[in-house]
Amino acid sequence: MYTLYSFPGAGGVAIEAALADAGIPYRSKTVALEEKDCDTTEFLGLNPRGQVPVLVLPDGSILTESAAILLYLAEAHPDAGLAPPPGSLEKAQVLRWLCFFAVNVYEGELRRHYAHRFTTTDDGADAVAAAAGEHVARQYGLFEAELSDTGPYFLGERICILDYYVWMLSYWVGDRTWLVRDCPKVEALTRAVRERPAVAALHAAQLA
Ligand SMILES: N[C@@H](CCC(=O)N[C@@H](CS)C(=O)NCC(=O)O)C(=O)O
Repeated sequence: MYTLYSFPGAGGVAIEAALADAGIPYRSKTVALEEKDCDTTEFLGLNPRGQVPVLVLPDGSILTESAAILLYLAEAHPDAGLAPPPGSLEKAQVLRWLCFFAVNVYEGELRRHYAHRFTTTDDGADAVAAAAGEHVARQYGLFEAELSDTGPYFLGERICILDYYVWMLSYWVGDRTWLVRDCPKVEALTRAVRERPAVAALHAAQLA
């Protein structure tokens, strides 16, 4: 069975949603990374970067990087329909936007959330966070322009790993007023994910 290490509201929730929705058995373990002075020695053995999510595979292999974990699950469980077939043009577009969100939006959110790590001056964090927030908002605008009018998901009626990723990330922006106003297709996508029976409880517990 898979073991997913994360903490509430962190990057593991997209993976947990994909696993739960696809009916793939897993157990989840909460890591107390955000608690001051917590002893993460055991966890650092799994991921020396000290970050979640981490997925431990049934044979004990360790996977880190949220986008890679989602891609792995889609390929390891082809019957679950978590992504289009390898080599298809649809898969290429899912890969493209998954990388786009991992590199631009997830990393932008990290700059916003951990702004003090991205400056060498005592008073630089607020400016880093503000610039990161603007950067993230611009990325959603680019994705909005790419979405079809049919929806609700990136591929239309069929959900895929990218949708879970965008749902999770979109709830990290904090005040979603601008997202609802400027990116209605992204908002509809994230609402469709949120309302799925297997996702609703995760949403309420970790992102609401
Ligand atoms: N590139 C990594 C980023 C993982 C990451 O930064 N996770 C955050 C939570 S969302 C974390 O573990 N933060 C704790 C820390 O950096 O101290 C991924 O996509 O999995």
